[in-house]
Order: sequence, then C-alpha cells, then structure tokens
Amino acid sequence: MTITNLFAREILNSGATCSLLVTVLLKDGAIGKASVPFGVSAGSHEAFVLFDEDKRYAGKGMLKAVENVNTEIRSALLGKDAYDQKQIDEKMIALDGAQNKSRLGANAILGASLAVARAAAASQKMELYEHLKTLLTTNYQLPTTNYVLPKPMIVVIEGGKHADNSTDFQEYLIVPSINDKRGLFSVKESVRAGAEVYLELKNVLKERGYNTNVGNEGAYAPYGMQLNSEPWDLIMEAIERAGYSPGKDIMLAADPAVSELVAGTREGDLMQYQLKKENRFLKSEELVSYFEGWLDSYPFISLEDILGEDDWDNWVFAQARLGGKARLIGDDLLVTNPARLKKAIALKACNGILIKLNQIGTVSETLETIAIAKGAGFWTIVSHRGGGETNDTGMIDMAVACNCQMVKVGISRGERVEKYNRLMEIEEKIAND
Ligand code: 2PG
Ligand code: MG
Repeated sequence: MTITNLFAREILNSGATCSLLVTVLLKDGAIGKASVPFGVSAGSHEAFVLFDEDKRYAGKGMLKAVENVNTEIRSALLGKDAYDQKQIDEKMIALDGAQNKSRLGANAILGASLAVARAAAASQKMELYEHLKTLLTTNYQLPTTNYVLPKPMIVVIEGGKHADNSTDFQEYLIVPSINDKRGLFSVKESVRAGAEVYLELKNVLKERGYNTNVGNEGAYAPYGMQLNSEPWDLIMEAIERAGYSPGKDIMLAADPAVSELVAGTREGDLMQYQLKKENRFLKSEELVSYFEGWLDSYPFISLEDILGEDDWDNWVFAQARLGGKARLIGDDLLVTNPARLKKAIALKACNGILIKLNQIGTVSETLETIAIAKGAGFWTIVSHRGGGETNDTGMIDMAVACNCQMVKVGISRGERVEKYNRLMEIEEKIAND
C-alpha cells in the first residue's frame, strides 16, 4: 500500500525537552503516527540522536530532525510500499549513509520507520503487534508461535544519572511472577503485584526518613542513600509487607549502568570504576565479585551492564563466573546492534540483551537483533528510556510480537503507565481472539 504523505513535528517529551512525532498517510486512507524517546545514560555506541544544539530547549530541540523527515526522508518514501518495512528501512539507512545514522539522525529515521509500521498495520486492520509478528516470521525466518506475553520488569528505586544524590547505581528492579511456570499470574496480576510492592516501598522509605520523590523513570530516588546495597533490604521488606514472597512471587533485577562510573585507568591499563557513595575504586574483577555478593544474598534473575560498554574481556570473565547464577544482560554493551550482539554470542560475553528501538534506529534492525538473540537463547528485554520518553507504546507491541521475556518500564508517571496499560489492553485482546 503506497505512502502518499509523511511529515513530522516537534513535540515535548517527559524531560521537558523535545521529541518528534511522525505521521504517515497511505493511499487507502490509513494513518500511522509514532514518536521516539532518547536516553540520558545512553551508550556511546548507540545510533545518533540529532539534537539542534542551539539555544532552544537547552540544546535539545529537534527541528533539524523534523526538517530531515519533511524533506529528504519524505521524498525517499513517497510512493513506496508501506507493507515492505525492510525496503523502507533499507532505503533510509542508505539515504543517511553514515554508520550510526548521524546525518539524518536516528530519531528522524526511527520516527518514520515506526510510523510506517503503524500505518501498514492500520491499513491491514491489524494491531501493530500482529503486523510486527508477521514481519518477524516472514523476514527473519522465526517460527510462528502463540503469544507468550512479556513480564513487567519494574524500576522501583533509581539513582546514578537518573536522580540527584541517590545511589551510584542506576536501577533497582522487581520482576513479579517470572517464576510462575504454571501461568497463574496474568499481566494484570503481575502489574498489580508490582504496583502494590511499589506503594508499600513508599512506606518503608518514609519510615527510614527518606523522601519518596520520583526520578526520571517514575521510581523513587531517595536523597542521601549511604550504601548502594541498602535499597535491596528495603525492597525485600516491601515485598513481604505487601504480602508477597521474595524469590517466589517476586524476583529482583539490577541495572547498575556502570559505563557511567568508569573513572579512567589508574593502574596500568586496568579499567577502574568509581563508587562515590562507598568512597572507593574497583577494578573490573573486583566489581564482578561485588555483584556476586548481591547474587549470593538476594533472589536475582538478572544483572544488566555490570561492566563498562567496552570492557569485553571482563564481560567474558563475568559470564563464566556469574552466568549460572543470573542472566547477564547487555545494554550499553550491545546497543540493540546486530554486529555487537553477534560478537557477544561468539565470545560468550553475556546471555541476555536489552532492546531499545532508538539505539539502532529502525523497526527492521530491531526485529533482526531480536531474531539473532532468540536464536542464541538470549533473553530479550524491551526497555523504556530514562531521558526523554513519550507516550508512544510501540516498544510494548514489539515485545509482544517477538515473545520477549520482559518489558522494563517504571510504574508511575504518565509516559510509563501508558506502556503497562497497553500491555494489559493487549492481554485482553489476545484472550478475546
Ligand atoms: C538503561 C536506560 C533505561 P537510559 O540504562 O537501561 O532504563 O536508561 O535510557 O537513560 O539510557
Ligand atoms: Mg541500562
């Protein structure tokens, strides 16, 4: 079905800076709209987000990206078949020409890519997740299977770059019902369990004298936390007080995001990580032992970015040492990039991948990365972004289409709850089909 119009405009994101909203029109009248997020602790190997870098919005305007959609991308895509997502995306990749999409901006390209997918779904009277599932099975040769909905992976305490003077590490997460082999927990029940723990955690924090203001991702960002491991004890208490059993009903996960803590090379070539709260520097191997201590003390299912984005040798060491105790997830390490993922598979550097559409910049490449990850037995976890999120819920449809294990999203703030509300809506739609 032919694309007859395509245009973008600047919108606000959750961080009071900008994103862009792309609209695509098809010959049969179908419309698709999409907006894209970006991260505040973005990895340096991610696809390029084109900001205006002028006086407007503290440099984070997106008028240049809007202009690129309205001129070059528009001319390239008018008249093209919206059902052929691969051709659409390849066209934009070639048009950009740069390896990291820095000429037109991955924000411009992904906005157009996702809007085309939505328009194609609407034209076929399909839900976005149904259309994406068809693309996955036809273009990437994955067998068609029944839907297995992703579990919520909920950020409940945040620190690092996402908050002021909280913890050194970025995210403390809970995962309701991941051990639920008998399928007793629906998405709705998992969301409810997560929200009840989150609400109880507020009481636990207040009793300890901490504030309960929320950070970028809707998690609590308690000011002045002294120890980086303290949140785990508070979360365990909240799980029990909410009437759930840690390790059974609800598991833990962490994203320390330590690429943000790299403090140079103090001794020879060895990388050092700085834990300001604990007033010390750790070498990679010491950091792995540090996190092993967490795994031995609390019921974890996964640890994300426990080493720097280029600390490959130590990822291999960590995977060999910790891989049997929890999944190791690469975010800044892999940046949803098929080439980096293939390297990690070959090296056995981790066994899970965080998926963010804007890290790679097209729908097709995201599907490709997920297909490769699934082929290697990696967990796939589709994630929100911490900097500028929008109300777009495409990430949820992507996770559903590909039977990803989890979706990582905070459970308060409008742009986050929109994602869980979409997941609950999809659960109902699938049950009624
Ligand atoms: C992460 C993300 C999302 P940001 O590191 O996983 O939680 O943060 O979007 O800021 O990179
Ligand atoms: Mg991360």
